[in-house]
Amino acid sequence: MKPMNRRDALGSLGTLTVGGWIGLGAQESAAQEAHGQRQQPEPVRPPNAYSLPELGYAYDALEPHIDAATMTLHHDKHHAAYVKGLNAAIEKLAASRESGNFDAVSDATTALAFHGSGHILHCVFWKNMKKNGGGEPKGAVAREIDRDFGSFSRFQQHFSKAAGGVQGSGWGILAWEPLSGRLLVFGAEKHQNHTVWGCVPLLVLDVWEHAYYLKYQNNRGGYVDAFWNVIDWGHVGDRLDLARRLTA
Ligand code: MN3
Repeated sequence: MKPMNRRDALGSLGTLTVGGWIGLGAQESAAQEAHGQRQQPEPVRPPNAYSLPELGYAYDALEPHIDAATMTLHHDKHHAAYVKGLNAAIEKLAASRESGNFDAVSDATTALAFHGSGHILHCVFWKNMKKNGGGEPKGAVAREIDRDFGSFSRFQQHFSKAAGGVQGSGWGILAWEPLSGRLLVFGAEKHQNHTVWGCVPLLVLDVWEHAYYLKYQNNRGGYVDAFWNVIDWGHVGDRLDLARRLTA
């Protein structure tokens, strides 16, 4: 694995909101300027900078818990649409600045939050799962869960209830809250609502109907229960470690 710089790490980490990610970048720039380290402005970033990542495993790797047909549609069509929407929003905002006509800014800003948050959460979601996953976490994740939720069993019930209870489309999210250094569970609506700024998602579960309806139909609870069999706790641990170091 190639070494990761701070910007790469933040990008892969994905704070809970797009705004939070941008905020960290701005702080970094301000700190550099304050120390006289910023020699020249960075080149303008191309607007179509986001791309669909590889799934990292076969579409049927998570069978029988999550079926291959769902994974194929979910990754190749749904996630791809968020990437396209995110790039389009950024292009519209860039075009507004270029032309001086800012009529599209309001809609494009809404689209930026929706598609940007959708893209980031799906990137985390794919990596949170693996073939023959499941079980219980070890090491720092286990310790932090015990400290903030009482036990793994209580956390599991709490997370399942939050994910299962999302009204409409959304996500169950276990996140690191850097201000107090604790774990929090959210039930995000759509991709970007009902969250706390600056939190870093560690473990996320997509509960949009497109994530489970082919196999589970209206049984969201059955899908949430099955998720515990495919979690890659090693990846969750890597994210916790990175989040603590980058937000210390
Ligand atoms: Mn989805």
